[in-house]
Amino acid sequence: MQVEKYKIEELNHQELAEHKRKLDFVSHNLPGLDDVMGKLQAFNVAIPSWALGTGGTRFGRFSGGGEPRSLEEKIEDVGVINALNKSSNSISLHIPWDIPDNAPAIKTLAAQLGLHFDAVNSNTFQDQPNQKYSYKFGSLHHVDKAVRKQAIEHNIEVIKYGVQLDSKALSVWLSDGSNFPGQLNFRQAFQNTLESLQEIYSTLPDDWKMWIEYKPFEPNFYSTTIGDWGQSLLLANKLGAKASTLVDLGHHLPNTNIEQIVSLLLMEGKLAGFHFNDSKYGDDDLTVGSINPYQLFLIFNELVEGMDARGMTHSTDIGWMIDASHNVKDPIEDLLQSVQAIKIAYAQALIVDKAALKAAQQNNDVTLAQEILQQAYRTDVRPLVAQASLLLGGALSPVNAYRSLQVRENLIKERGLKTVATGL
Ligand code: RM4
Ligand code: MN
Ligand code: MN
Repeated sequence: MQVEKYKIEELNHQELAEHKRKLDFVSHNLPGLDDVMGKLQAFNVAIPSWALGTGGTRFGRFSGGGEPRSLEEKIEDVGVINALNKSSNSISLHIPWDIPDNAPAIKTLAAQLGLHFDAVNSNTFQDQPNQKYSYKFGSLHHVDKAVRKQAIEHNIEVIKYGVQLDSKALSVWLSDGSNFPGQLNFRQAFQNTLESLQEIYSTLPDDWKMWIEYKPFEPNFYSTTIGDWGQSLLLANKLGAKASTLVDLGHHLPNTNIEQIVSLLLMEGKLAGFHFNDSKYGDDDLTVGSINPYQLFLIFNELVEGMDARGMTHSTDIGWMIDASHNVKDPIEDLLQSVQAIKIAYAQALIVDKAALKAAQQNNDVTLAQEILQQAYRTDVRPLVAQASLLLGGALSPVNAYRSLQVRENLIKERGLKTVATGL
């Protein structure tokens, strides 16, 4: 299904007067307004192919209706999201959940919807039918060289699929770890992982990157071989300039200061990008901004400051991606909410009075520093985000538009009520 432009315009028209009032209010005397608007319009967040169906837990899965049954339908869904918010112009594929059998046709379909392909993700955390060796005890870190080789070859194959689609990065997340003390020799596991990654790295095309994701626990509950940003950064530094550290917000123990991690990775030129989500406890994969929007703002504050310090282009110099998988929400609504939350946090970070903050820091004026940050955080920037969408032909309120246009009802008519998308 495709969302027609004139229908979005009709809906926008109904909301326009109210929108203008709010926009005037927030824009009044806002320094650098044009710059903020330009940056908001340039900003896009990639949609993961595995988030378009209802996710499950290990206890069960409650599929929603009209879920995409194929890669083509997933791309169509991203097309719907992008038509509504004009900020989701790429899709990130997980192989082998979404193998592009006919890459040219897939590319054409995506291009027709104004989409391209973001990082490709390998999967050595599940055994596939007909696979020779099991990943029960890990993949790239495995004690058995034959298992490692199989996992290396899978990653190289994923790069090949990505090349056909013009992706530019391989994202590696390993579930490798151990469940019980004594199960693993940590040094050997790390060393094996490094050597495996080196083999994969050596096959990367010149203009490609390798993004190394870390996670402290789950599915292993005692140790994870790439468990935190230190271990990921160590690997990235040993591998070389094309390798860097990917930050998935849910992959931190509660209360971790993620904004500080982000700041230092940026300083080192080793921040690959993000998997955005939110969580209360761990890798809960909740809608971005649903639990701790202030933390999201603080992360964006570091991103804007740190990227500006290095002369980086916000929209393209690191990878922006959502990684979430839900049990109860309509996945498209969840993704629309997530992208909005990201853009709101970005807009708030853009309007921080950076010179004043710097001076406050210099003077150890702790109270003023907090006032400056919260002045930006408590500004209702939603009209700025809506205006950016409007200027690009998107909806003023993407979730409202999605509901008014009865997109899910139409997808159910097209695809049926009982559909199960590939993924978790
Ligand atoms: C992991 C990690 C990876 C994602 C898988 C599905 O927890 O976040 O990025 O590919 O889940
Ligand atoms: Mn992730
Ligand atoms: Mn995760």
